Amino acid sequence: MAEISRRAVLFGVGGLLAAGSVAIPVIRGLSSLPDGPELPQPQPLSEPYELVATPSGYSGQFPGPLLRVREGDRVQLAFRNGLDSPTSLHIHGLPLSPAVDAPLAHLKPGETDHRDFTIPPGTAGTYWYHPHAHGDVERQLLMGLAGPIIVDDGRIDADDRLLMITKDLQVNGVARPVITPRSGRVRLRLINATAADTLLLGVLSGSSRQTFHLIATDGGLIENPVALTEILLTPGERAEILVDATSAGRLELRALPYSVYGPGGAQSDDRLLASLNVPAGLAPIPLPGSMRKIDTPAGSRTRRLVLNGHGDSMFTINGRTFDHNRVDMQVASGTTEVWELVNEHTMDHPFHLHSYSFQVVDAPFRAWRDTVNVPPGSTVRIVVPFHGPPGRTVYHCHIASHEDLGMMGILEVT
Ligand SMILES: [Cu+2]
Repeated sequence: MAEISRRAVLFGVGGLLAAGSVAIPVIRGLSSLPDGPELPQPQPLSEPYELVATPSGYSGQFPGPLLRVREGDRVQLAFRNGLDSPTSLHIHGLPLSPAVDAPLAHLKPGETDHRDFTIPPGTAGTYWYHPHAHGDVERQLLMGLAGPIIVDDGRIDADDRLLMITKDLQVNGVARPVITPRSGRVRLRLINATAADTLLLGVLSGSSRQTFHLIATDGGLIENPVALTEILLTPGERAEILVDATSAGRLELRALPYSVYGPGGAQSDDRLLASLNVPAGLAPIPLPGSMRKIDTPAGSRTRRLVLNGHGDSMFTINGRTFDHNRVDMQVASGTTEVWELVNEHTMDHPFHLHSYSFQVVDAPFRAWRDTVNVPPGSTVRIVVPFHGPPGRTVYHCHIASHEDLGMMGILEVT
């Protein structure tokens, strides 16, 4: 059990559980704040696809418009920089060619670029887009530049809701929204689009934690639903959970107290993110069975990446801060590697790799991911198949200020 728990914590999930619910006391915030409006859904983006970065969000919307597509769809997207400073558009999580993702291609004010890509097979899931202008990412995220992407699977029978969590823990741009379920099972597509908030999420009825089922991580569906009572979602990460809505009453999605400084460190407050106002009489919907098969490739070479920091002004990988003109790592296309992510610093660093999805070695279940938390003093091993197109891209900490202050490197797949 101790082994399972340790692995579960490293993988970013806790409370692996078979069924039922457990009563765990909840420390309430200082005041009970009122509920917000019914959960709004972002405006869908329609063809021809155009996005403009503006000081009030992408195309003036916060969160940005929803790009909803299917595997195999061709996406032609015009992106214009309507800011008065450089920006770039990162398509977070989709395994696209480095040339298409282009995180380092900064557009000057007024410039437009054109993306043309096909949604890869096996990627049905939840993604997002956001700026990647090195040194200015935190400021631009906090301006409200972030938007959702859904690659539909059409396979899960549930009331499908997108919850994009942004600055001040707003959900889809509002504080503490209410969801009124329309069927007996609700699918929450959770995106942590905050600049720096690591969220330990739970679903509560009163003070009782409810069991929910994880069905997808960053890279889409997992093999089978996994019963959990909490899940850690670092900046950048996504998780999709199924919540049972067959008992009338109030359920709360809460960010539970969590320390980014390891066990015993200062904890965040318990905060309400959204509530579910479950009406009586919704018919039960069975859980999905096997959702897909995920194979784990074997790595042929191991590398070590040491995450560290000095005060709150400098963050490093292997002792160096980011240099736009330096290639830190070269990998041969077609190979699979194991990366040892070693955190020698005093706080969590969520590690993110562009363009190439990975799996966490020794995780309690198989899942494709693009972001993984590395707790202080720990080592997390990931296995990365570099089977996509070659090119030059980046890996970095997804706490925006850490990335801005140097915790990023350049990877060249040749
Ligand atoms: Cu960091």
